[in-house]
Amino acid sequence: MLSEIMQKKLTRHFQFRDLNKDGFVQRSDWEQCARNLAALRGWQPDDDAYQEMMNRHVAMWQTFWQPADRDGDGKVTLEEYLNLADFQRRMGFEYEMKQVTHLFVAIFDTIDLDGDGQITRDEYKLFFEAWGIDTALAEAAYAQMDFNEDGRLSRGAFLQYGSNFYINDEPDVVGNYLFGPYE
Ligand SMILES: [Ca+2]
Ligand SMILES: [Ca+2]
Ligand SMILES: [Ca+2]
Repeated sequence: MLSEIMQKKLTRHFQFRDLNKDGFVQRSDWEQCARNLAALRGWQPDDDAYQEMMNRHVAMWQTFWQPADRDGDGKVTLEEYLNLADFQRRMGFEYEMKQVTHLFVAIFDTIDLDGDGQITRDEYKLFFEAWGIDTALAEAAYAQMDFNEDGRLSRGAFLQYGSNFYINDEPDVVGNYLFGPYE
């Protein structure tokens, strides 16, 4: 059984990914996000960067969201998403940690647009903007995560925050706000 705080955080993540706000996360949300990013960066559909970003987003859907679609209708409901998270938790810490690492490596690669192994403040803002989320929330989240204020967030640090988000049941952990406030 997921704790109350975990349910709230995962609900926040679900709402973040439901780009068109129809109450489901589906492949089209991920494709639209990739198109938004391309538009924000000025990439054309035949650019390699565009194709790579689209592929990464579709892979995110296929790897991490589609498995939650138990009834196979192409839409993940909040309930389906929470059920998958609950299942992963019941598989034990080691299994869950592996899943979470895999997940946040993939998320990192969708945010680190220039692929230099660091997430800058601007990349984090673009991440929120592409999902249709207020960039002021990205600023706030980033300011907490970048505690030495050098404007860079390494892969290792991001994975740490990701595991806080997905595994830690404590309130007031920095990683809890990765996707903005959850209550
Ligand atoms: Ca949706
Ligand atoms: Ca479904
Ligand atoms: Ca970067």
